[in-house]
Amino acid sequence: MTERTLSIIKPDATRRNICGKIISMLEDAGLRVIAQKRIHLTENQAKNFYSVHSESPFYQELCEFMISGPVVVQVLEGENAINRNRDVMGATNPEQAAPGTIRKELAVSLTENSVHGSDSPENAAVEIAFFFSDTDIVG
Ligand code: IDP
Ligand code: MG
Repeated sequence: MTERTLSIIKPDATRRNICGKIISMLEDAGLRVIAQKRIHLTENQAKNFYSVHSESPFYQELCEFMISGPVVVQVLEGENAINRNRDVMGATNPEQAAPGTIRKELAVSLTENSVHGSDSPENAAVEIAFFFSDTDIVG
């Protein structure tokens, strides 16, 4: 089934100028970038985007990290795009991520783990709408 998912290239990756490398890995995994923009999140945007984690001990650190530099937000499309993206991203903790995944090969740490990906169809729809309107998504 063709799906769409929300991907974010996080500040540790934009800082190291490795967006192209990450996008190549996504493309090699069968995903297509159908909308994309480089933005600097406000504190409110970061807090709202990650509000599901507001009770987590790492929430503050995560939000500070996410506003520490620009990010690239993008909509990915492909067969089973949500799980496909999660697979190529690798485990949240790069030390536990499988070889060949983005986080294993490129991430800095558990917090600075280079990429975000939606984890369900419901969240993908909400997260895409958080950053993009229908007319932004050109295919
Ligand atoms: P995910 O990005 O793999 O879906 P989540 O559990 O949704 O992982 O956590 C969101 C983000 O919060 C992670 O990608 C990572 O940047 C950060 N994070 C998760 N767990 C921890 C932690 O235990 N300490 C610090 N940061 C964390
Ligand atoms: Mg998550």
